[in-house]
Amino acid sequence: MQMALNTGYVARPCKGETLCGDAGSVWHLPTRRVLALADGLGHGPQAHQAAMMAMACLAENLHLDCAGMFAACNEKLRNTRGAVLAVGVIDLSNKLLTLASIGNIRCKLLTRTRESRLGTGRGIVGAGFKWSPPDQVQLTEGDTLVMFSDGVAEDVCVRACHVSATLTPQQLAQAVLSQWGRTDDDASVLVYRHE
Ligand SMILES: [Mn+2]
Repeated sequence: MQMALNTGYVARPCKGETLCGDAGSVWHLPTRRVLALADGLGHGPQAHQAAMMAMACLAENLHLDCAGMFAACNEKLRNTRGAVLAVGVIDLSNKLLTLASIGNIRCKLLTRTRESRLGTGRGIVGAGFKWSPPDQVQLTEGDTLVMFSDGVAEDVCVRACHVSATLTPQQLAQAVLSQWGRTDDDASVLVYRHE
């Protein structure tokens, strides 16, 4: 994937697999940025198929709000294994981040003073979920959103990693994966830094 300077993405398949069941994307639209990370259930080709289908479905529905995007993906993934999915939409006119997540993709927003978790909806995209309103946060310059699949340890010290050096988003994604990624599941990290 071609990444802009303020974004970073790394993914690696579970040990023994060649296809990764996690998939991430960033879309640069004139008025918004859209970031998404999906983890197809389990691993291997069928997990890969579900995650890729979620990205393809989002690509066709980038004009929708988060609720619309998740509804479209839920429909599209009905005949797949299903996936967990997180989507962040940044409105460039008002610098508002809207983040929705179904299942265990973790999303952490690092600001100068704190780290907060965003998007904690439950369910499986493709098999149904209970929708609740997405989180909304006003971004300021330098704020960093880190999204990662459960192939990365949940207690990841992203913040320590982030402040320890002036890492680029791509370097931060790589550092998180290499330090806290597990080899017994697909693992992926998507980073966005607001500029
Ligand atoms: Mn996983």
